[in-house]
Amino acid sequence: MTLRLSAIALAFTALFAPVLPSFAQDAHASHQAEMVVLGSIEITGAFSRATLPNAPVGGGFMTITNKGAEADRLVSVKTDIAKEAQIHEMAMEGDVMKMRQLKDGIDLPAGETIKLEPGGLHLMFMGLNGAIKEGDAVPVTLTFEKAGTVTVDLVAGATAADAPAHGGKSHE
Ligand SMILES: [Cu+2]
Repeated sequence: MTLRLSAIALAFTALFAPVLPSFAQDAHASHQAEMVVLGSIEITGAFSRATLPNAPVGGGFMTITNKGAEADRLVSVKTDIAKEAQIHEMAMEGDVMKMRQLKDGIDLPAGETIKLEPGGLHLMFMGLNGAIKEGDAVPVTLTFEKAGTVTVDLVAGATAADAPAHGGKSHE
């Protein structure tokens, strides 16, 4: 199932990539390396992944550093591209890697860097309004307990069938 989806995903990417307006990719490219600073919180490397045209969910990834002397917490996420955005983690249940929602968010200890990445902690966009296309900038609003609220553009990379949304494994 995973392999078949992977082939379809690649086919769609190949089909649709050439018709993407090039200005859109250029316009968003500069966001990719951008660092977002909000009080003591630094966010780098934010990205999403292209999805299949009818995919129900998408994922979001980034690196969050708490440069402050006090712990903070990512408490909630929001995006207009989906009905709901959630904070998820991957965890072993017996032999099976499963994901689950972190209702209390993600703890950000003082001075530490937390990575949201495929196969680990991630943001999940549930009930996508439309497909995420490669090169899209997905605006996601993050709310931190102490630092406050900031909107970050997640630039969509290529589709990957083993994205954390839908499988349990990652090739990264
Ligand atoms: Cu998830």
